[in-house]
Amino acid sequence: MRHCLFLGDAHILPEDRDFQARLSSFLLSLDGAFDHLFILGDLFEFWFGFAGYPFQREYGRVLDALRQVVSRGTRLVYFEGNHDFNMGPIFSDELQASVYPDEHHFEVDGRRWFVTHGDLASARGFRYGMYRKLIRNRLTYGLIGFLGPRLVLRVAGKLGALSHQVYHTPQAYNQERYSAYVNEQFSRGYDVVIMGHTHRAEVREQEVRGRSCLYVNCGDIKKDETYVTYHTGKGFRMERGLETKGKRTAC
Ligand SMILES: [Mn+2]
Repeated sequence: MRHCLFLGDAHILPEDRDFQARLSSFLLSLDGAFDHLFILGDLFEFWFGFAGYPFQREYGRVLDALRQVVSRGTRLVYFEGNHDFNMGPIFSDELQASVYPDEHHFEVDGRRWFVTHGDLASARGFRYGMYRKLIRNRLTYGLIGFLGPRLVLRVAGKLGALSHQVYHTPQAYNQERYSAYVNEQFSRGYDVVIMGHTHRAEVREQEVRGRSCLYVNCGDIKKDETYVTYHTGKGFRMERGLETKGKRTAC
């Protein structure tokens, strides 16, 4: 894990043809420069890993780009968001991605990374906590799988709208709750907290009891075109712009 790229929160809709093309060209232009591509959740406005359903019609352009990226030797690491979950066989088998539904820890260059989508911070609130438990459990997954893609995709827009209603609230985006959540990971001994979900890109150093800790958020790759890179020896860097590699500008 010497060269990593972190992106997320595009909330891609099937009709986002231009953005899908733009993101695909960007991903292809990376041309194996990164050994790991981290997707930090909510890449899609709705994803559920139905068995045997390829999502080619909805998200084909992006999936084909991911296939290319993986075939060039980049490893895909997917953190599920609150709009894309139970990633299923396309990600686990075909793309050989490491998929994490909640959080995961890595030790990289002697520092401990805590990585997650970020909605777990709001899951401590009662309303979102209940919603998350209701949606993300085996019984619901079984029911969604049973109903099948045709029916579920038709109501997915409504589910998405419900999720927006539940978590796009002042309480859910309560800054204090996020800061407390991030600080808690630092006090548990993690040096770097990496997440998305808030749609606010940031790379911020902060001192925690004499230790230098880092908060990293990749922001929204569709609206703001932000993402974050990590290179051994250089550290984390926030970047902006989906121009193909070589013409990118740092912000
Ligand atoms: Mn989210």
